[in-house]
Amino acid sequence: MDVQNLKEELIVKETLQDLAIFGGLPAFSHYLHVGNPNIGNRNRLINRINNLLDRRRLTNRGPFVQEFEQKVIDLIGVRHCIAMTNGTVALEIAIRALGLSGEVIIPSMTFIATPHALQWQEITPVFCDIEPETYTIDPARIESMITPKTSGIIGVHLWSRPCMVDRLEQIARRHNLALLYDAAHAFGVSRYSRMVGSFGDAEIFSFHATKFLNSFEGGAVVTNNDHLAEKIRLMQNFGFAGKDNVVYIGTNGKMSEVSAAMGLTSLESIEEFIEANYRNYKTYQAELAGIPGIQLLSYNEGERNNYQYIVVEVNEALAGISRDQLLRVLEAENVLVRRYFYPGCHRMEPYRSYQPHAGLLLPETERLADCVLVLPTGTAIQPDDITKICQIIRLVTLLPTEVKYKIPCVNVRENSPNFIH
Ligand code: T4K
Repeated sequence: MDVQNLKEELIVKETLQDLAIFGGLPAFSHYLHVGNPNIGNRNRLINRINNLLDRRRLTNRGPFVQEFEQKVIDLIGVRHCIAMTNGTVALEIAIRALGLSGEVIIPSMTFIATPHALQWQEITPVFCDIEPETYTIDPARIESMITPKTSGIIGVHLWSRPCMVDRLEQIARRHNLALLYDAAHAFGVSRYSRMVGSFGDAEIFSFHATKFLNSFEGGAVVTNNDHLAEKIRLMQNFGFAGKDNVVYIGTNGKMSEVSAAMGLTSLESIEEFIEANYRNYKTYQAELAGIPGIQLLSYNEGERNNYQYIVVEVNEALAGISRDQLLRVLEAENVLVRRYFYPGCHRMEPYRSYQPHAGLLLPETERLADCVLVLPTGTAIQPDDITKICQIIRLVTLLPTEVKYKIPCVNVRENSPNFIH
């Protein structure tokens, strides 16, 4: 196929009737997902699975988990890694081991697991607004939220953009507060050339299927604090300090061998994942350039990034179309974009009922939650897919106002077809 034909093949939507929401054929015959897993080398994974079956060591810190922990330690440059069953349990155990109680200050612009890990232990999450540069917890607002009950701060490296770690460190020190990071999105990322995972008292990772590095389900706590690491390791194994000796209340937070096998296999492919994500990011950047009201969040290319999230803000006044209308248009084309993290944790239960006025202090969070859209990327998405997606976005923004009005903007399909292929 010559270049001209190739170009024509890519031009799929030119008129209003071409749009699936107005009766045209969907641009894609299969669903394009946000969070479609990156899969490493299948053969190596299968070899590892055979290996663990052969030796009948399936869990309880077997050799694959130990190898995985060591590889994470080497990559991050941190003293301890305790591999966990998932990121939420990693958060819960880290919170408990740090002795957090009373109130903990966190952003509302995060996945619901962050506040739930606190509330689950009857600790109150106090929602703080985000700052406009990184969309992470705003250090300028934290101090006014500290009360005698405050025991810690949890920063979230949202969409793999690190928090303002230096300022958070200063605040935590000044007020003698614990500092934990939810780094669920930020594996393989650096700030000031130092890897995320080595900041604060501890950080947690998620290795869920949808994450940059996945172990099917999985997570980890990483820390430079020897005492804390020891406590966390005991707590994740029911508090056992020996075969017949329990020293803490504990739970079961252990990563299984099969998860570690996937984690190790994924680790071997992270350069390939970064390459695909970076290529996709640059394609989106080029294709979305100049579309009014569509702003792609950028990465600081001077640091290490995983480029795992393609996040756009839809400015309705400039685009002439709302975020929710654009979502409807793209879903009709089988592009299953997501509104992470709409509506903001403070507007979900139980926090909405417990803290009905929290939103008054969260203007930036609410503004962002109402206009944000996360687009598909990862190794399953090709540049041609992105060109098509961006053409659709461009076409929609160019529609006459009276046509835009016809695009439904409410009742976003609750049962979006996430898993149908
Ligand atoms: N902190 C933060 C900041 C987090 O974002 C998360 C998790 C956590 C803590 C907790 O870590 P974990 O306990 O999960 O390790 C998804 C993930 O389940 C969740 O891990 C993630 N954050 C969150 C942002 O996204 P949902 O409810 O949106 O997932 P779901 O099932 O709708 O899947 C998302 C998309 O991914 C779908 O379009 C389909 C696609 N997908 C998903 C899976 C599981 C696939 O293509 N294949 C798959 O196997 O929460």
